[in-house]
Amino acid sequence: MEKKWTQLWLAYRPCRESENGPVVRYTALEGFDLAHPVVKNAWREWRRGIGGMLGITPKLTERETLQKEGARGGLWIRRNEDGLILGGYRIHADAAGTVCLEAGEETGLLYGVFYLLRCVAMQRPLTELSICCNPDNLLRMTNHWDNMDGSIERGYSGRSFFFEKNRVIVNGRTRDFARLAASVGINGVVINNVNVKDEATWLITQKHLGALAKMAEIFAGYGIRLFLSLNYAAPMELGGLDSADPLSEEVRSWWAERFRIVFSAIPKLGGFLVKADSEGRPGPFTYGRTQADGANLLADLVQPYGAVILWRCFVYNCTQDWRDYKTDRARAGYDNFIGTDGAYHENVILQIKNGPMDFQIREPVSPLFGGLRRTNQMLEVQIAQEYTGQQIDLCYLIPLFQEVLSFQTYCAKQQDTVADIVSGRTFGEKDEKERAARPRWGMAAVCNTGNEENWTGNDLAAANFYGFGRLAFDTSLSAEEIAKEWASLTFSNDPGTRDAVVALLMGSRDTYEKYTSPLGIGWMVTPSTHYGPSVDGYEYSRWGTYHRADHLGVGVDRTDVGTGFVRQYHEPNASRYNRLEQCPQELLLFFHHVPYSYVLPSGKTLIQHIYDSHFEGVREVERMIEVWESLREKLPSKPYERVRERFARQLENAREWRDQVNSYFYRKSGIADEKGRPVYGALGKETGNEISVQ
Ligand code: GCV
Repeated sequence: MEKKWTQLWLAYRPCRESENGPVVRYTALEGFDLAHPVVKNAWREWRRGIGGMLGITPKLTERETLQKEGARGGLWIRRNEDGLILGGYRIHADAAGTVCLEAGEETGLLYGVFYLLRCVAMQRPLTELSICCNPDNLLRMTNHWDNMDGSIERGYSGRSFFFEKNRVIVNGRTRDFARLAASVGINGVVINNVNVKDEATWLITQKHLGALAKMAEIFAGYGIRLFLSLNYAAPMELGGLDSADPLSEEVRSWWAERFRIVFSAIPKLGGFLVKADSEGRPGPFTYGRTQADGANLLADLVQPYGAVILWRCFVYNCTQDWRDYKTDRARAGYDNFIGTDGAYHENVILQIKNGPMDFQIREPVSPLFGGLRRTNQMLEVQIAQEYTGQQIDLCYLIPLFQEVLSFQTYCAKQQDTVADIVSGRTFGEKDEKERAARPRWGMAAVCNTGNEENWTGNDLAAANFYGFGRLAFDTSLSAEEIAKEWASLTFSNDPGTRDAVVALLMGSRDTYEKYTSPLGIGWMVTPSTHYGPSVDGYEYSRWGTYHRADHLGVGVDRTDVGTGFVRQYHEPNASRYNRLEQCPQELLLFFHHVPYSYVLPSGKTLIQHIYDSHFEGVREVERMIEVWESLREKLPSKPYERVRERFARQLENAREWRDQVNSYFYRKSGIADEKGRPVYGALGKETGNEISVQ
């Protein structure tokens, strides 16, 4: 029995007809075949959306009769490649009120239809549109860390809807997921966890290929390519070989035969994502080979099938000794990959996490962006809120992603931001059409969905899924614009309600940052679960994630005289990060070990900043709850109650963070909060210098 689920922003709630009525009654289709699966789905979606929102059933007609039939125009969909790349579309209206949607191929048409549906839902008159949208990123992917037993690594919204009891699931939810993903421009989905173990190793065998082929067909109907994560040691675990050495002929033949089987069953498979030599996963380093040797072996063999290898750069030593002050996990990505820049074959794409550590609420941008100049690259972000509140705490991540995208790397005289690099504008083929012909650049998000009724556990976390897709397609969109769209489509067009939801989303990342770890130091989370505070939880562990606090100060010295990590950046970033006085305040403790008495650019001492921001963070959560409660009458009761329950847990979490972090630093430093608020010292609650044992 399939569980019921919501349609999120594709709910198509009834709305006023407005001026759009005449346009949506008749559609003419020119140069596209309605039998093509993507066109068929676009047409199906259009009818479903318009039917749901306006109670009208759009009809197909000929272009010549469009105006006559439609009285005041209609929708004219036509094929036109001029100025449009893969996925691009153009919409404009003529004086007679006919709205023209142009696309060079089917996915552009589909995205254009979703754009029009958004406009109808937001009551924007279609006849006023004049836009041309080509995607900034050619690959726009979600990565699902779903395991075949149905669990999800770092999943916070129930269980997998791709797998159950070691089998692949294909059902109505598969199609609805594809609709949701395509509606925001996602065109690639990796369905299984990058940690490929147990049954997942067998995904590339006959056992599962039939079901995967069905899934790939459904996805293809929405312009999405299916991808799989691969176990690098499959030649040993499946093939019984005694090595997975990328330079072994035997290993090469084994993979060649495996790929022949896989691609003959799923010709539409986009390729494979590989986590190698990372956190215990096997990889080429085991055999003294480079990451390029490992990636190229697979890439050459999937090349005849038009597929690619997405190779992750999350390679670091996870058995570090905390006593070792020279080894720096932040350096690892760059150190492990920079030497092989230019050695990767043309269908390898390196997938790089946004920061050098691991999806913390604040990190600098990975120096691999701007460091690698001759290698295809993708940006990996995480909308599964592993370290950012686990879909209990509200944390709208689009502002963070925008910061990353707009970061200037200084790797070139122009077009040197991360957005430029990952779109291929900086180092890819100069001609946009050529680049689009072989998509090798883009963005991926570790996804936050599961089989819960509302897909993302916290209803407000769906804004991250929506926002990631929209931003990956169009990196010039602002986080606020995206939030507005999402809130209108999901909840209401009423400006008061919509703006209140938008304000909650927009403030949430800063709030989360305030009550968790200070000024870019990161971590301080409960080991393993990664939810809630444990200031020293990772301090003496093997994971390389230290804050180095003592009685005088806190932070990691990554300067020239410290671990030297700053040198991985181009100038002037390297010097800016290197100098204490020039280092951006929000990253101070990432780059420097700073005394508690140090006066920050804000004019506060470090210790006072820690106290203030933590008290502020909790107050902000209290205010968020008030805002949410003021919306009770305006919102449907189920999501309202679900979110309210999560806000209550967030407040508890925020208080715990505040009190543990503040008390920890009070105990280390012996410096009292100058505002005399409750901080917990050795003997109990301490207010200023007076000790009052509770
Ligand atoms: C899938 C972090 C997470 C792991 C994850 C890993 C990765 O370490 O905690 O759950 O593994 O990142 O990105 O590979």
